[in-house]
Amino acid sequence: MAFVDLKRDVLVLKVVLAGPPAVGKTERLAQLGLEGRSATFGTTALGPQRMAVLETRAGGPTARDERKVEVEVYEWHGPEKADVRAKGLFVGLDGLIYMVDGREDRYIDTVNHFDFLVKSAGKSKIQRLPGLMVLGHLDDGLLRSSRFVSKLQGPAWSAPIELPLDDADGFVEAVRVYAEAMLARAL
Ligand SMILES: Nc1nc2c(ncn2[C@@H]2O[C@H](COP(=O)(O)OP(=O)(O)O)[C@@H](O)[C@H]2O)c(=O)[nH]1
Ligand SMILES: [Mg+2]
Repeated sequence: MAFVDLKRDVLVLKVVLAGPPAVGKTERLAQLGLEGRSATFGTTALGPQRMAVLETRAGGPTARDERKVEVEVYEWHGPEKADVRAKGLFVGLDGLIYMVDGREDRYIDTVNHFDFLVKSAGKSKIQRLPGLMVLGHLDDGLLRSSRFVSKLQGPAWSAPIELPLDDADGFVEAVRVYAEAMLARAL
């Protein structure tokens, strides 16, 4: 649920970034963090957890209605790592960025990881989220996101993003556009 930070007059959106191991989640998160800001938290027992905050603006009917928006993105590892945040991570969630792996030998992994996510977060929660699908390993994989769109059922997917890993600007822009889609639902 988007919430308003009254003190700073900022609308905050909470997003989980998920996907199978080594699909490029941390790389993409770092790109958001470079454009905005990032933080590492967590305990020594669990290892570092990462998040990034991307600032953007939401358009209103006139320039005066524009408001500041912050997209908080949290990486979720799934069964890879124990996670103290557990279900807390999914409370008040506004969106899901799911990375699919373009490598054929990771196809099953990509699908199973998504199923685990749906189970962990709760099917009804995932179903009401706008989702952004991002293709990882475009350079060394042959699968394209079209392969996954009908397979990964739950969220209402925006047009999938297929960009080379080094196109950070393109990815940041895609997340900004996605923020508009989340706001359209949240407000
Ligand atoms: N060739 C290639 N390597 C990638 C791509 N995305 C990530 N990697 C590499 O895969 C490894 C794991 O990436 P990381 O972002 O940590 O994956 P995560 O486990 O999903 O967080 C790193 O060495 C990345 O540089 C990609 O699109 N193409
Ligand atoms: Mg990672």
